[in-house]
Amino acid sequence: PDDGDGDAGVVVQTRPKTKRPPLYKVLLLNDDYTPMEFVVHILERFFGMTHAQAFEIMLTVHKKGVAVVGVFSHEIAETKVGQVMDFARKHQHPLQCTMEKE
Ligand code: NFA
Repeated sequence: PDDGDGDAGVVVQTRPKTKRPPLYKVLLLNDDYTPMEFVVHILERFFGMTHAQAFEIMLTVHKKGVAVVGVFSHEIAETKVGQVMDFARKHQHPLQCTMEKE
């Protein structure tokens, strides 16, 4: 109905905008000193990979310098990075793990 306000009853359809949280890539960086088996162990222990998956990703990091080892919410990504850095430090390896917004 036209109530005289000029819009003649126009209904503007809106879509329910559900905001998904941003995701973060967790990256593992190569270095010359951390033993390959230690990196494989980290990937099994903290990222739930099988031995074969872990070995494959470890080799990718070794050859290319860096690889994404998982994609998580900000809180989970921070936890993973902390777990890896703590474990590497405890074993006196220079392994580096970081996160970046996707
Ligand atoms: N480059 C390391 C080595 O030759 C192995 C490694 C792989 C380190 C992946 C860090 C990450 N011992």
